[in-house]
Amino acid sequence: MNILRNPRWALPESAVTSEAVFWNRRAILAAGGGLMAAGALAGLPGAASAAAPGEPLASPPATNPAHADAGRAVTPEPVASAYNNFYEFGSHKEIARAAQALRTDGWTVTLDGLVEAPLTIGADELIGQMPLEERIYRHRCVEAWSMVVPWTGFPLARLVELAKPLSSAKYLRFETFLDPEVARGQRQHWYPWPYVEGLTMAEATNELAFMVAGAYGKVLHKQFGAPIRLHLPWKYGFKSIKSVVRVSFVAERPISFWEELQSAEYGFWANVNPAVPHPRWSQAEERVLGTDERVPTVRFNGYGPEVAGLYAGMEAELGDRLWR
Ligand SMILES: Nc1nc2c(c(=O)[nH]1)N[C@H]1C(S)=C(S)[C@@H](COP(=O)(O)O)O[C@H]1N2
Ligand SMILES: [Mo]
Repeated sequence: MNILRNPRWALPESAVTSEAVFWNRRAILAAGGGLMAAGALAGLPGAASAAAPGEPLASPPATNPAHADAGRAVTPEPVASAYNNFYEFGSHKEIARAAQALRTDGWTVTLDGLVEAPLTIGADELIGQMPLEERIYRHRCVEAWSMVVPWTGFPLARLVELAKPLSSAKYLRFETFLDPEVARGQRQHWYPWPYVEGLTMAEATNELAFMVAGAYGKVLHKQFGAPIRLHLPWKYGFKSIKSVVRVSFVAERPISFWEELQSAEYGFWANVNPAVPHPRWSQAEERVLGTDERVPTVRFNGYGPEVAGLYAGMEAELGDRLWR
């Protein structure tokens, strides 16, 4: 039987400081809030190694007041967590069950490329050393549906600081795990696995760019991209890469998964814009998940005040490419 546990960063201070008590598994189970306490074993020899995606955070961080109101109701968790894009587990929306095969214990993230020194760090350790906060963000998929999710995480800018990029680094290239044994979608050889995404340094250090380790006050659910994914609320959802294993700092613009497949439809920039249709459908409106509503789509998904400056003057050069 697996001992459920949360990663160390998800624990209340009381659990973290009394590790010795929890060596005894019966003490863990007797502890009522046992599955939190069991997490105190993290990093100790012989500890159960499975983290517990989808389990409540024992001490959820405060909501950042600047991102506490998305101007629209939060999408109910059962809706958002049962309607996912995660092609590694299938090219349809009902992948939540298949995604439970993902193994997040022992997960590491590598920061490499044009950096002072490459670094590979455990996901729990990385998340544990970051300033965690909750942000309620709108999400707009390129397929014209949207949702609102309370994410727990930290600014991507903090990860960039940790990586210490050289001045020659112009872009970040993100990569998802590759494991066709676990992710059956990766046996579909016509897709250019692993999933890759990219950002400019300026985009990555914008205040809105967020690394996500939790959702709805819980350790990040596997189907949401456990143990760590990106969320970029002003861009189409495909830019928000899940289950990240590597962030490389590079001089050349990376070619993303969808760009490689269909560059005419899915480009590098992919900023939300209702006025620029997808080649096969309109982007003027979006279907609000969990409701019968269709609402008008807003430029930069409504985050223009924060991000429009990143693209000042670029529309003349890039035209529609800025928006797809
Ligand atoms: N690795 C990976 N990341 C991914 C995807 C994917 O298929 N694989 N789909 C993207 C798309 S199209 C969207 S809309 C969001 C969906 O996130 P959600 O399932 O948490 O709603 O994840 C993005 N990140
Ligand atoms: Mo999407």
